[in-house]
Amino acid sequence: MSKIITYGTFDTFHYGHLNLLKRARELGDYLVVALSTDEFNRIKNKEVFHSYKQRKEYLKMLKIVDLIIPETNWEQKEKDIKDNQIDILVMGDDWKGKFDKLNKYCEVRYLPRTKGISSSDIKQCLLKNSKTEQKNRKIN
Ligand code: C2G
Repeated sequence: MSKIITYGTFDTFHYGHLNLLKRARELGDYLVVALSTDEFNRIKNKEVFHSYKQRKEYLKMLKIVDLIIPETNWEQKEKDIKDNQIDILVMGDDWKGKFDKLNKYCEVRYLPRTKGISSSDIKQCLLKNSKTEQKNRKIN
């Protein structure tokens, strides 16, 4: 059984995330997702729209995700790989090269990011819409 792991925030879950998880899962038989906690996102300076609980909830609904573990720090990957007998660590290629040192413990693969979609774009759009709504409410 070939076991895969990937890491991320997966905020405002979208097609780019799904595309990554699908391709990761196709590389093996079992997919572990290490989901960044709200506290770790603060360390990553990443503002999230959905809480860890909400993000975990939508990932749990995906049949291609076999296990979800919390990602609480940058240093846990080596232990995660050993504890879960991981064969391949998969990340989008915006992380290309960043985790190569882990290829002592497992294969490391970077897959092309899905173009034209990102959580930050979605959040900007949500923010813009809510500002417009507030303005319209004031006018009416
Ligand atoms: N991704 C993608 N295409 C997009 C957006 C994201 O392939 N359009 C991929 C990213 O490359 C990443 C995964 O989806 O592999 C999750 O993306 P994020 O939630 O943005 O993850 P990130 O904040 O980069 O966290 O320790 C690693 C970090 O926790 C990764």
